[in-house]
Amino acid sequence: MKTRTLTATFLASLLVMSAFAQAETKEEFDQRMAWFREARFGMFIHWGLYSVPAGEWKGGKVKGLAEWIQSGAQIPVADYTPLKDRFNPVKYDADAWVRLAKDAGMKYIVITSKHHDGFCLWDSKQTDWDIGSTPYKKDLLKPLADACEKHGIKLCFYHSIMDWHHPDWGTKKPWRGNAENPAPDMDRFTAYLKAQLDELLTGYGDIGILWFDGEWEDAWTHERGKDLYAWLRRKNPKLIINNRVDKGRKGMEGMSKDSKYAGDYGTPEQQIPANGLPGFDWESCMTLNGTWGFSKFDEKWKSAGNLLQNLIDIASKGGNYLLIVGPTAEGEIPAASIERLQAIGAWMKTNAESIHGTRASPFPTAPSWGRCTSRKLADGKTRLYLHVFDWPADRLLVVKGLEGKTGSAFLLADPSRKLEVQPHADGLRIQLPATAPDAISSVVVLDQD
Ligand code: FHN
Repeated sequence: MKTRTLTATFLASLLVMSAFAQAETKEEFDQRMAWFREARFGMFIHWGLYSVPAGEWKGGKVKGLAEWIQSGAQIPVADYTPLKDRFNPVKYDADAWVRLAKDAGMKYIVITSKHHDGFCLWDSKQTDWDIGSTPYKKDLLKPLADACEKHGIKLCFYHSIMDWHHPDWGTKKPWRGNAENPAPDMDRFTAYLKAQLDELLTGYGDIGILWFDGEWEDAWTHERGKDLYAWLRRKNPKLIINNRVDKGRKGMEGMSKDSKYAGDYGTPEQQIPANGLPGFDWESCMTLNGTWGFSKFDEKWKSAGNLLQNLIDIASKGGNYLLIVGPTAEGEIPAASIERLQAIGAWMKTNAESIHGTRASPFPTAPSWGRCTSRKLADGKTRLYLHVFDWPADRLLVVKGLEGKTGSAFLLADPSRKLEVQPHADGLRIQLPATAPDAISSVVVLDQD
């Protein structure tokens, strides 16, 4: 009987899934993804109880990611739970966070509604393992939703499927909340997961993305992933859902093994694909230092130049850059993060046109001097944004792939200054001024004839 029931359920979910998948045309998918493709740049926020120990436990530095401290230090739930009594982010200023993102040129924010430890940043009706049980008590997501609405930034939620606190999460580890539960019930867990997602999708305005993570343990299956994707798409047809809702992700490379797996875009982590991935949407999520949640020990801050060239490299390959901030338990974004985001913002003030709404480079490989992004102009012509990292000493910029071609060019930093363009057998040449407008990346705009 059981087998027959399961088969019937499985077939029913397949029918729903295929009907749902067939319901969306390529044009409708492109329309749904349009804001994501235009955005190119987002802020990732990892914030929760792990921000309290910030990488330290019982006086010692814990190896591994700061937000993984419960695993890294094998902290039993009974010893981890009291952290909620120390989480009181009285310095939290959601409006300041959103303005920091906006000024950096970021168009969306993805915040951890729930990370692997299961703790919820909003006062969920489904559990007391949430902000309502802390000295702070107040919902942390609502002020962010209000600020995002005010500043025109898309609000998105990172939501971990894996849950180290919930007794019904089916993959058991001795230090986890489910260790005592002899018969974890994943149907009951999935109902809990959906009930919380319903709260997130109905309580905070127009949510752009559900950014799933923690899908890799055996407790979560391909069937559950497909079912959750179809359920979400029915609930909110405009919602974008990453590929970590299902089991198809090829590890940290982030792309899906094949189209049978659910998810709207690939999620490379701490890496940038070597080349563009034509026909696929993807987003590289990366840290500013070495960890996602705040760590008092991690001072391996990447330079603003490195971060900016990552953004340009990713955009030149047709992807999005999701860059982390890990606020402290008091609710402050580290100064080192703010400095770097402000430096990126200063560059974006002049050059955002070469990132937002652009498409990948039309060339098969990156030029030796930098990167290229592109956009279609109203007249159908292609505008190229030549991001020059290494300003040529001879002031001659050679654009391979445009042999014999010509066009008009100017510096994005000074559009009034037309640059001389010469056709040439070994590549279109542009005569540059002696000094680069920007030390990290100077943008030359080329409109081909
Ligand atoms: O385990 C998580 C990790 O804590 C962090 O959230 C990253 C960011 O995407 N994802 C997982 C590691 O792949």
